[in-house]
Amino acid sequence: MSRVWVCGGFELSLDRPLVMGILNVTPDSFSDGGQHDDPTSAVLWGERLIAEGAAILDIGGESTRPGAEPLSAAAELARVRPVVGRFAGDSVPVSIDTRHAEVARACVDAGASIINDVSGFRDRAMVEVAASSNVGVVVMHMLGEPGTMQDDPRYDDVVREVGGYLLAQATVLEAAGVARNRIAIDPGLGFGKTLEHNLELLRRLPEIVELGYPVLIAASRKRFLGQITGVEEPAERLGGSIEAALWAVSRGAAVVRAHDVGATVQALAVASVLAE
Ligand code: HH2
Repeated sequence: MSRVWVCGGFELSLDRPLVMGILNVTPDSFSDGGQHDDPTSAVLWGERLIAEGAAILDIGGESTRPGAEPLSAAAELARVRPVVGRFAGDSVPVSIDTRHAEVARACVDAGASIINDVSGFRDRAMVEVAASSNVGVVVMHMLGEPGTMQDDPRYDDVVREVGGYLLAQATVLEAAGVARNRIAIDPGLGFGKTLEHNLELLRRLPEIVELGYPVLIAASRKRFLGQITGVEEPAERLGGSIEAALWAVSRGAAVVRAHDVGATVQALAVASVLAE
């Protein structure tokens, strides 16, 4: 039986892996800050990501890189709302990448079909925004807060603890009325995790997949790829990003979040034919 991820008016088939294209409307994101921080260049970039095969457009207005300055909800909304409005009603669902319930609410009203909350729906107000709409949700695990999350993160068993948290948060959402087929989970690579924690999560990804929700993996350009390869410049971490995406999909990930959409789509197409 085919599985789907229900996101507002979209029913995304999970028979093939989906690429979520990253559109950061920020001046300070770790890998592409400042490249698309005015609405005109953000829209051009989003159009390009769709043309390259993005199945979802993930629009974010606040950088969550370690040590980033928090942003007010009003300032975040001013950045993202025009871009969300432009792509709402296009051929692919718009995902709003935010930790703020107010921003999520306004973007859902402007036509977003997915709420991608890196704080994992800890805020009751965010759960209520999800429950009072029909959008899809991404529940991500983050240890602590962006400002301090990389200060000596510790786990006894990172995979069990992250998996347990994701299951608990998915249960909270379901209890509030969010249908199970609207929920995807994400172990949150780099969010309160050392290199070893990230590797353990990727190596034991099937344990997260077994929880029964579609799994999203976002390794693209992340620092741990630089730690492995010695490549300092995030935009030059394409090879590592592609391998992490292929690895994740071959171990059951349903969605990969990527900056380099065309190259990721191409790699997944070849992997899929080889696996036939
Ligand atoms: N990582 C980032 C942002 N959003 N969403 C999910 N679901 N999972 C992730 O791992 C994730 C995410 C950070 O990456 P990026 O958007 O490239 O950078 P920044 O936070 O600096 O804008």
